[in-house]
Formats: sequence, C-alpha cells, structure tokens
Amino acid sequence: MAVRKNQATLTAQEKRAFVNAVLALKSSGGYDSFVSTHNQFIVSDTDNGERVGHRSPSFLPWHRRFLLQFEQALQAVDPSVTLPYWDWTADRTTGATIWGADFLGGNGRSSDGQVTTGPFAYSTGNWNLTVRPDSRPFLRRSLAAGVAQLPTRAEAESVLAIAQYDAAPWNSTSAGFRNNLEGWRGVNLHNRVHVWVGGMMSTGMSPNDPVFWLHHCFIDKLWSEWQKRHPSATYLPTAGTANVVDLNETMKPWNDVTPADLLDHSAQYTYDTGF
Ligand code: CU1
Ligand code: CU1
Repeated sequence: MAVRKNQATLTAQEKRAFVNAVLALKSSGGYDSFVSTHNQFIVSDTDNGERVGHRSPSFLPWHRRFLLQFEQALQAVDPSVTLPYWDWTADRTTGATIWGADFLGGNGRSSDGQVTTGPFAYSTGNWNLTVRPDSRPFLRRSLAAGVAQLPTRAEAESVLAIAQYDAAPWNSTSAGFRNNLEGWRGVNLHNRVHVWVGGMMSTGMSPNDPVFWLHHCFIDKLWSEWQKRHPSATYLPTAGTANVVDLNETMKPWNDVTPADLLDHSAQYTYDTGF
C-alpha cells in the first residue's frame, strides 16, 4: 500500500528519490503533458458548457484522478515514490524546509522572479518550461507577495466542519465544503495557496512548479479527512444537473472515471496521519 507522507517528515533519501523521479519525467517529456492538460482544463472550464476541473463539484475528484496519474508516472520511474503533501497550515514561512535547495528550491529573485536555487533552478539545465504563458523559460515564484499569509489550521478546521459537499448553482458562488475549500468563497484555502506561491502557481500552467503536486496532495488529504468526519455526506449533485459532472457521470479527459469511482482511495493510497 502506497502511503503518502507529510513532506516535512521525508528523509534526505526520500526527498532525493521524489526529485529525481520528477526530473526523469521532465526529461522524457511526460511531465509537460500534465502541464498542458491542467491548462486546457482551466481554459475549457470557462469556455465550454460543462465545468470539470475547477469552479465546480468535480474540482476534487478531477484533481484526485490527475494526481493519481502523475503519481503512477513517477512510480514508473521509481516504484518507491509516493506524492508527498505540503501542510501549509504548519510549514507556512518562506524559510520552511520545503523551499530548501535539497528539495523544491527557494523563492524567485526580486529582479525577475526566477528560482535560482535547488533542482528546479533554470541554471541546472533540467527545468526549462516548454508549456508556458510567455517567452520566459524559467520557473518563477514570489512567495508571500500576492497574499501575506497562508491559511491557518483554524481556517482549515472551519472548512472541514461544513457538512454539505456542494450546493446549487454548483459554481464559484456556491455554499458548501467544495467551494470553501477551493477558495472562491469564505476563508479561501486552495486558491490562496496558489497566490501565496505566485509566479507559475498563479497561472493555469501551475503544474510547471512541482509544489503544485504537494499543494494538491494536501487538498486531497483535506477532502479525505472531510469524508471521514462526515460519513453520511455524499458527493453532490447526484444526477440530472446540466453543465456539471454528476456523481455517476464520466469526467474529461479520461472519460472512463466518475466521481463515484474516486470517493474511496484506500485501494490506491492512504495518508500517513489524519489532519
Ligand atoms: Cu487545478
Ligand atoms: Cu490548484
């Protein structure tokens, strides 16, 4: 059984294995297809009739499936690797070890936002952005610039306490757990973390920054925790809703998996601890 761990508890060897698998996927070209897919689903979320990846109930199952596919791609390189998660309620400073040169590297420099330390620095030659919003090929970050504070544990707890999964009109104005977690409403958890990191994380091409996976792994863990705390609550809407993915409807781009299929992740992975 694959166990997903808190990145703060990884050994030096586990950090190296994760980084090396990511770099191997990048050099084989596989990594960039994840960036394209994510960006395509940001765009089609607003352009097409059906909302899938964001601003809709399937935000959580869509990313759960997306992360599973990425984790399997890493495991094809190194079967020992699982996705680590970043508990940003605990590791909440620009000096936290997640930003170390032995893991994800640090903040972007002030002149142009370029990350210059760690394995994803442009100068290493290993991390050139090919799916990118403009001609700049380097990873950019501006930690704590777009918003000063990451969400707190109390804020996360307040969202976990919301008993209903989602609500009509099933979008970025909805009440319910999903939209409060996604961050269009209320204390703003997920969206705020993208803005706090800044640079590529503030764009639809956010998977260009490997911290994307650790952020979304924690979002997935919060959903998992919410499922445990509200055992009688279910994914909504269950059926017959235009323009969003119902419980038993397949999701693009896979077309072979429904939210119902993804509710129980225990056969594929577990988390090391509860929240
Ligand atoms: Cu996303
Ligand atoms: Cu996200």
